[in-house]
Amino acid sequence: WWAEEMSGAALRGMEAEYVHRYHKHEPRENQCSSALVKHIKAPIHLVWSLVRRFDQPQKYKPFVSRCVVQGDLEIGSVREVNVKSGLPATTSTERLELLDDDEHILSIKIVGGDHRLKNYSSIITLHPEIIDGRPGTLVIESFVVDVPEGNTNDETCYFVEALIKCNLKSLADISERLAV
Ligand code: A9S
Repeated sequence: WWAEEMSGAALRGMEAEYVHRYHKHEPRENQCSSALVKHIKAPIHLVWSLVRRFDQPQKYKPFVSRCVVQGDLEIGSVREVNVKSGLPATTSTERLELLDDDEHILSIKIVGGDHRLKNYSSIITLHPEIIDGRPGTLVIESFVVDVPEGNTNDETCYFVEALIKCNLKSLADISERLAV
């Protein structure tokens, strides 16, 4: 199957398999969790070169204005992220939980900041695929987060999913422009 395109059904099955294997979130009672998928027409090494930069999320995240990391890219290092004006926050403190250059897995936890996303953790995984007969990348990003007081599960999921969709759209635009 590696040589030619996968059918829609086979692709959905593959996505479900990846989510099942790599995106194990056990949301507690007061938490919401979801996963988003993006197919990018660029080779995995190019997309991964942007995703893996824990020290520079602004390379593709449109809401980030600045990022400072204490130490280098080892597990446990913490980044101070400043976000652009107009968002319901100004800073976010985030910890590197996992960075696997072989399996293309990045996991972070939000540990602080002046926002309302408590106990937010996310996993992003990249998987090689063939799109239009050329090397492509299947990106899956999942998260789990507390539902804040005064919000519903659906509202919280909708809010976070909208932000992640923007991040993945920007990642695709930048990667596909670089892949030309
Ligand atoms: O940056 C991510 O990967 C994902 C999210 C959901 C980040 C959200 C955010 O940075 C804002 C965009 C500022 C929205 C944080 C941490 C809190 C918000 O309310």
